[in-house]
Formats: sequence, C-alpha cells, structure tokens
Amino acid sequence: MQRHLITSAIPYINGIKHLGNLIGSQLPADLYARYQRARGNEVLFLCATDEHGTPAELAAAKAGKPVAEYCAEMHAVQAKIADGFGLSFDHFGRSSSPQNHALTQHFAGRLADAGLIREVSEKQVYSNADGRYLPDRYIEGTCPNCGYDKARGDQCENCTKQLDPTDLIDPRSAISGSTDLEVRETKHLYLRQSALKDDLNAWIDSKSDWPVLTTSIAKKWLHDGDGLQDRGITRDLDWGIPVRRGDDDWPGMEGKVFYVWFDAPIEYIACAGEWSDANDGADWERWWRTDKGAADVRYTQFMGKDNVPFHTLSFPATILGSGEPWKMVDHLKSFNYLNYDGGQFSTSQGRGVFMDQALNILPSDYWRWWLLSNCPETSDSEFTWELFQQGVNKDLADVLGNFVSRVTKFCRTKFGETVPKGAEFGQLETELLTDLNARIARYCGFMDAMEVRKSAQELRAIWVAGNEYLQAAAPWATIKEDEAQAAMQIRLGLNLISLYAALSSPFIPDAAKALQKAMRIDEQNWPVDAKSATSLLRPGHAFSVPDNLFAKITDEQRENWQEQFSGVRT
Ligand code: B3M
Ligand code: ZN
Repeated sequence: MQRHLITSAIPYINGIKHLGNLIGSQLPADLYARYQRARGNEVLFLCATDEHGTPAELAAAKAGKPVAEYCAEMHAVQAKIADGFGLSFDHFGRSSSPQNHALTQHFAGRLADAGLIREVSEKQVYSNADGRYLPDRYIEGTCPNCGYDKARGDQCENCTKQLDPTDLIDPRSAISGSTDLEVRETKHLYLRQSALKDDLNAWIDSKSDWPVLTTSIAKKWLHDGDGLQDRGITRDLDWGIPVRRGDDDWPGMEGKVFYVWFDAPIEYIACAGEWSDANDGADWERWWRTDKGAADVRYTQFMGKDNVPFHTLSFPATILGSGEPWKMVDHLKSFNYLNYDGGQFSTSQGRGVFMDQALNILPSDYWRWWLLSNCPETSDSEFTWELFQQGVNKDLADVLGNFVSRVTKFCRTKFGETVPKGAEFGQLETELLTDLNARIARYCGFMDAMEVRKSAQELRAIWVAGNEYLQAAAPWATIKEDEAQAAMQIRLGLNLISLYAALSSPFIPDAAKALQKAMRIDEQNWPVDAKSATSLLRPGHAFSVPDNLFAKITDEQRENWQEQFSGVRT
C-alpha cells in the first residue's frame, strides 16, 4: 500500500472562488486523492484558506467586519461550497490557526539561527490618500521585466516574475488609484534565498519526472538575471502572524507580521496538525517528518502556474534552511489558466462563473466532468457555454446516461429487476473485455501520471465501448430469436454499469454513488481485470432502475445562463 500526501494550493479567503480557481488546483487534486483512495492507498489530502495579507484586510473592511470575524465566516462559506463540489479534503484548515502561528514562528527562528535571515532597512510605499502602507499586490504598475502595465507589487501575472513593490514603473495605489505615494523607511526581515541557491538547484535537478512547465519556471528564477533574490518575509500590517523568533520576541520587529506568502505554504504542514487535533490526536508527523515515518510518503502538490515559483523556490528554501527533516514535495502538478468566454475569469472584476453560482444551477458532477475533461493542462483552455453544453450533453447524457438507462429499462421490461443469467459470453463479449482491459490499464496509467485530460478521454472511451457493444449485440433484436443470448448481453450490460461506477468515481462521485446504489453494490474494489469485474453482479442479484442520471442542457438554458453570466458579479 502506498501513502500519498496531497495538497492543493490554498485559496485566498477574500471571496468565493471562480471555476478557473477550482480547476487550477482543488479539483484535480481531489481527482487524484479519490483515485488513490479507490486504489486502496492511504491518503492524506489537505487544503485550507489563505487568510492573511492585505486582500483579507481590505475585504473585511469592505464587508464592515473585524478581519478575524470575516475570515471565520468566509472559511465556513468556502468549506460548505467545497463540500458541495465533493472536494474530499481530510481537513480544510485555516492559515490563521494557532498551529500555523506556532510553526511559522518556529521556522523563522530556525532560519535566523542558521544565519539565513538578515535585517534590511528599506523604503516602502506609503499612500497618503489611503493612509496606509501599500504592500505587494496593492500597488499596480508596469512590470520592469516585460512591460505589462497591470503588474502587481508581488508578482507580474503576465511573465510570472516575482517582484517587490518598489520595482514597479509608474506605481499607483490599487485601492484608490492614487499616485500620491511616498516612500518611507522601515525595517524588515529578508530570507537569504541566494545562500540556498545551490541546494535548491541540486534539489530541483533531482526531480527528473517533473513536468517541463514546472521546472522551466523554477530554473528561470534560479538562473535568470542576477539569479535568485533574497525575499522580504515581513510586512507592516495589523493582521497576520506576529513576527517572533520561535517563542521569543524579535527586537525591532514589534507590530509587524510575516508576509502572507511566508506563512501560507507552512500551513500545508500546520494543517496536518489541525487535522490531528480534529481526529483524536492522529499521528501527523508520519506524514511530514522523514525521521518519523514520512520517508516513504509520496507528496504531490497541485497549483496554478503563477504559484510555481513560491513552491519550487521560496517554500523549499524555508524547509531546506530550517535544517530539519521535513518532507519535501515529490511531484508538483501545475496548471495553466481557464479563460471565460473570450476573456479572463476575474475575481476582482467579478467576471465569470463563481463556485456558489455554479452549484445553484447544476449538480457538481456536471461541472466536475466538464472542467476536468477540459482542464488547462498543456495550455490555457476556454470555458464557453456552448462547449459546456456540448460536453455535458454528449459525454454524460448521450454516452454514459443513455447506456445506463437503456440497459436497466430493457432488463426491467423483459427480465424484471434482477440480473438475468442467460448464455455464456461469446466472441463479441470476449473482444469487448480484451479491449476494456487494455483501456483500463491505460486509464490507470494516465491517472497515476496525473494526465487529467487523457484520463478523461480514456474514461469516455470506456463508456463508448459499452454503447458500441450494446449497439452491436442489439439485445432488443436478439430477444426475438434467442432469449438466453439476450439475457447474457443484458447481464454484461448491467455489469458494465457497475464497472463504470467504480472507474468513474474519481471524476463524478455522486453519479457513481447513484449507480452503485441502483446496482445495490455496498463495496467495490478498484477493477483491474474487466472479466472478473464484469462478473461481480451474479444472476439473481436485484437492482433498480436509477433516476435519469444526467439531464441534457437545453438551448434555452444555455442562452439564459450566457445572458445571466455575461456581466459583472455584484
Ligand atoms: N492563495 C494564491 C492562489 O490561490 C494563494 C496560494 C497559496 S498556496 C500556499 O492562487
Ligand atoms: Zn512581467
């Protein structure tokens, strides 16, 4: 049995995420977690809300609430929506947890002891109009690297370069748009990433199986220009984790907090501590400490491409620099962007479909299937209502749903609601099972490799194979001449439904459960061999005809949604 530690990038607390965020990390992470569990492996799947930083402060102010209260409320909202999408986290934590406070301060102390932190007196942008320092992403301006004119103070979205606010050309306040900015002197802590450059380089070189998208981004920031830059890890904000050196005060750092990107990845670890506290003190160190059993854990991270530098450089620098035996990521799966109807999904502009809205109009499996089978894996991809309608109607309704409905209804009419016995499998059946065996092996190979789109294609092909068999076998014609033959064909059809339930469960867990319920299957092993998997339901086994699995999206619905989601969310 393998052990899989799986984390998804932790979503910012300030508002409900859109479908682009969902498919960029949480949903594919869930697919992988469900698959690994179904294969009988031990999984710890963690996610959390990312609660610190200026965005949280500003969103709370806008909502007219104290920031701690705002975060607690939004955490509950996000947890409920995640549940609605079937995201099967073992724990959905909070980066503001006491566990993360302690662990973040611990790491800072270790890094300081190792001589990897230096104090820098620096100039920082103060906005007179806003009456506050403007950190990171609340300063906008032109990227000094690529010239993009909406670069943020922490990172350029266009070229992914990590930036400091003072790097921006023609800076303005993203809060008020004011250019009445002045530079003031303040003291901050810097993590000496440059001192860890060789260690990081060697570590990245040891990851020969990483996707090119991941390593190329990491290598770029390791070697381009002046190479890896030291990073400021503190901020002048009220809300956040107070700067302390382990359990001790940090003289000169009073009133400052750690930078959100310093504490957010540490929450991956702290979240396991939260999980432990919520589960009778379960042993979390066996997942995270290589000296305490985590050496044989396989750790996979999921994230959007803009998060890659933080996960390949900054967070590993924190861990390596601590000199402690923490588990480091084995495989890092990153995604491109999903666009919305010819533009970008945008939280700040309220553009696109947001997770709560999606669940209000259709059950989660419709979204899960479409998003996963069209995920922005090797390049950006595009959500349009036409594509969504086509994908859902063809794959889910016409192929899978139709197969289930035809087989179960035909059986009910001709043989009643139990699996009929009939003849032995003939040549057509043997051929189908051989084909399915090859396809199942391919499907598992793609799932193991986290090739999301290829997995979806193979699963669809497995559904199609059932339909083609049914078409060729034509039990509705066979029955007129040879009832035993038709009974055998339908027995196979019913067993294919059970096979589909198991294989489809990582993608469409609710539909899979509905199929298992209709087929009266309590427990099911992952099918590796089509022949034995299709003899699970024995003759005489009772079943019921499931309700219509998937309703087709009508043109009228599509047009209405197109209209409804064409504007800006208010
Ligand atoms: N909250 C950004 C994002 O959601 C950030 C990820 C943190 S992962 C440690 O894209
Ligand atoms: Zn740029």
